[in-house]
Amino acid sequence: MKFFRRKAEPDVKLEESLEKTRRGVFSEISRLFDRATIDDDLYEELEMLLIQADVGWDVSQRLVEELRQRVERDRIADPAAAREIVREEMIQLLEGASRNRTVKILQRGVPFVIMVVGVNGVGKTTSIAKLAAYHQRFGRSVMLAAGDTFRAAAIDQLQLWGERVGVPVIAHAQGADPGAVVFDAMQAAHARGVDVLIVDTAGRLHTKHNLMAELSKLRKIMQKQVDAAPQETILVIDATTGQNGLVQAKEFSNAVAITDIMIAKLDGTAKGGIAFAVAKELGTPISYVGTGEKATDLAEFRPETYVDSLFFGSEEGF
Ligand SMILES: Nc1nc2c(ncn2[C@@H]2O[C@H](COP(=O)(O)OP(=O)(O)OP(=O)(O)O)[C@@H](O)[C@H]2O)c(=O)[nH]1
Ligand SMILES: [Mg+2]
Repeated sequence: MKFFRRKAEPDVKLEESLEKTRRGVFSEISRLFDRATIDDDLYEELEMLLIQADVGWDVSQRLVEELRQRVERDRIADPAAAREIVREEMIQLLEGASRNRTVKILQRGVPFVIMVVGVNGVGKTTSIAKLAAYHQRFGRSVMLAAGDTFRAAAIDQLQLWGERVGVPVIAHAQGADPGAVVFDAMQAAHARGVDVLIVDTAGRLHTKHNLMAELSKLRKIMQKQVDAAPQETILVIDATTGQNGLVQAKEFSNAVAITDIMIAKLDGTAKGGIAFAVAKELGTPISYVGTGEKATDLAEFRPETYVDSLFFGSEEGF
């Protein structure tokens, strides 16, 4: 069976979650082009707004520079056409990162293992519940592993989510060896013929060498049972932490082989440009976005839909 990404939620959901973002800096960006002519002020204001929107300094400069070049080259005078160019450039930038996406195959009888990593409090555990619900919608059986044994509350939280979405959770006591939890979960997943096993991990600071060592140990334990595991390693990034979160994510991705990115809490930011900075800086495909606190609040990430939601929202349709 092919493991491909299908639209799980109507776009309306992503659009609604981006309401705050759209009312924020992006509406200002869009309005910038409601002027009569393209002048230097436009470029300057655009760059400033992009930086404010968390797009990041490098990416903002690049977008503005490309706009300037195309306007000159194609002798564009209409600001609305310039806005269309910015839209295109943004989509292209996001699609550049998506090109690194690998096709994933779900094999019968072999658990598809997803390891979820990220800094403290970014939304890992909640995202796991969302991913469980997401895979269930494709008719896949799901199991969770409480690999964050650092805090008792973390185990309880995962168990609660397991009950809510109706999937079994393999957990040991607080302070137990996460490696033992993962070992048991791999065995249980095999024994019960589970399709997708999602492993929660501790979010203690990325700077801690021991966390990285722990994550690589978990990988080895998984690989003893399934060669290709973890078939997906998702780095969760908190959209509300802006450039700061990006720095942490970068350090994380230097230490662990990340296959996919999930941007959580996208509903909680008036900026939203973080996706562009992430795509450019990490070069890892953004696969999912978190759009709220419920298990159903997940959307697949699609560059064009994302950019259009930022700029236009529902009145323009999709
Ligand atoms: N609004 C909103 N809140 C979210 C989203 N994802 C997670 N949260 C909230 O963010 C907070 C932290 O989420 P957790 O899932 O516990 O984060 P974590 O990374 O597992 O945290 P640690 O285990 O402490 O490292 C919780 O209050 C969640 O409800 C989202 O997409 N939108
Ligand atoms: Mg957690």
